[in-house]
Amino acid sequence: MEKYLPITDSKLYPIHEKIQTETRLSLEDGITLYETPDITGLGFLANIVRERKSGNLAYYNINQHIDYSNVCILHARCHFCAFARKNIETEGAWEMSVDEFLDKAVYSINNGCTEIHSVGGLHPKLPFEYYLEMLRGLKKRMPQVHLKFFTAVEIHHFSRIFKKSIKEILIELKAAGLDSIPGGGAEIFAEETRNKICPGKLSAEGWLDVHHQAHELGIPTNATMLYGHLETNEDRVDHLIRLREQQDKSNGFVTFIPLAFHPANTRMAYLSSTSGLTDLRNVAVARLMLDNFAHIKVYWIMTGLKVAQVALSFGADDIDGTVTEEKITHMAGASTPEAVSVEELTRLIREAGHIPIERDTNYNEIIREGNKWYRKKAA
Ligand code: V47
Repeated sequence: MEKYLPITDSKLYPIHEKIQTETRLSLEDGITLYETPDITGLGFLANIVRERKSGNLAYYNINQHIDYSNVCILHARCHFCAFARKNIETEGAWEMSVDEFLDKAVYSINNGCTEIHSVGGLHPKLPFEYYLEMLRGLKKRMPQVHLKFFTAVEIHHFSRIFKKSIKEILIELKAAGLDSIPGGGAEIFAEETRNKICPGKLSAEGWLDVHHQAHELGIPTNATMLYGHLETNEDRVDHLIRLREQQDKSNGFVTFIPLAFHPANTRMAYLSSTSGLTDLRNVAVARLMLDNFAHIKVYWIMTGLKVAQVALSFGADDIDGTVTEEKITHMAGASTPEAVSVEELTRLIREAGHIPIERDTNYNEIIREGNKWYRKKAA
């Protein structure tokens, strides 16, 4: 019996051919994927690549986000941000002491968390020692836990205010315990749109350079793209291709995470939230364009758990983690919970037809025995 091909848009046939022969997709292919009305055909294509890379496994992790401060010198510049505050006197501003930060992290680590994800605004006054102490303090108390700290934009800021090169900053952070860098701050690389949504912020070239230098020093990093604001489909494909080119050069990106813009309490509050189909499309196109990325993560905090579950059949092989205490999206009106249980994540993954695997930040499987856990090295 001949097999039915679930594609209705004939423009997707040549792309299907390329995927079968593992041929790299072009900018034009990317635009076709963003424009096709055939969303199930798009999902079918993305799922081919997802299965080729991850089989029927879907990953999650037990992590905690701790945003040490939201004071930010760019508070008036990033039009998409509801998180930043001008200074500590401004309503809604906070600044944790190192001890407060360590207490919070240690509490979650004692409850089984394997990764601390910590970012903040571009603080004008905190000394470099503050950031080093956060890392050192945690590594000393909990050496097993992975520390994913500071976006490329923060690292560039440290370089500027502490008058050290990016390389020197990275070397010192690594020596203090930094294990990897999260993907934030990428926003959208296309200059014209970037200048509209975050004028004066670190450029695309600057963001990519920090990641390049981190990769050269053996520090793995993640990559993101903020979509659902003023960007065009061309901007989105351009962003993905620039990440793909960077990965060809330095091969240190671990995962890609598309981030759905949340407009509430921002200067772009006049825009609508993204739809479920836009979220799925961004996951699927990323899976297809980023042929040199091993993983695509759907960040349920931004898409909601329901869309995240469906995204596991649209190219994503990772649903992120328990998260706990997310602030950036919730201050911009996210209606998702601030944390989710492992039982709920694994139930959603199983129901989607995949095998849930608890992972660490670098996709090593986590094995738990009572209160203890260890890493099984990735094959
Ligand atoms: O850089 C800010 C984005 C990012 C809004 O690396 C917003 O594992 C939506 O990068 N609506 C921070 N997005 C989050 C981030 C991240 C999240 C999860 C995992 C990882 C990882 C990284 O959030 C910012 C910015 O691009 N953002 N404001 C908003 N209103």
